[in-house]
Amino acid sequence: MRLPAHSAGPTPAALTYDPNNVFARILRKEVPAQVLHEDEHCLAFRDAAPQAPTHFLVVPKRPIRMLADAGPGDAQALGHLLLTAAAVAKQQGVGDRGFRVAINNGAGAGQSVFHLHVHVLAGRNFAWPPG
Ligand code: TR5
Repeated sequence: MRLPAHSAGPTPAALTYDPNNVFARILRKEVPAQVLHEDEHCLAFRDAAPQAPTHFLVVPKRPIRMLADAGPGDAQALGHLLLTAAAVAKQQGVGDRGFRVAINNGAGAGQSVFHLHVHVLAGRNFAWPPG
């Protein structure tokens, strides 16, 4: 099932979702990934450059560039991402020990792949505030 897009009006060119970003290509199985979970709304797979002993990403199947582009119509999809992040953390055996969930929104916050994704990191201590 494909959830309906939330956007009603035209999208500024600078904010156009690139359907050939690497996560879109992973979702289409054009690029391999170490998949931990897949359902009709999202895919969870290991980060290729892990920053902790456990580091995986949860990405929605909807084409959303970044969190700030999401709208009210994405509420169910966003909630599902977080529930899936916790469920996969539990499946990976890190649910009880504590894990860090992070979303980088925009290049200034460190986002490098412009398809919304939730980072889940575990297996080491995490500083606060994050760097
Ligand atoms: O910097 P942001 O928040 O956008 O996070 C992007 C994350 O995607 C980084 O942690 C990268 O290590 C990760 N990444 C990048 C690629 C990639 C990946 N994880 C799994 N598989 C990947 N492939 C196949 N290609 C990438 N370019």
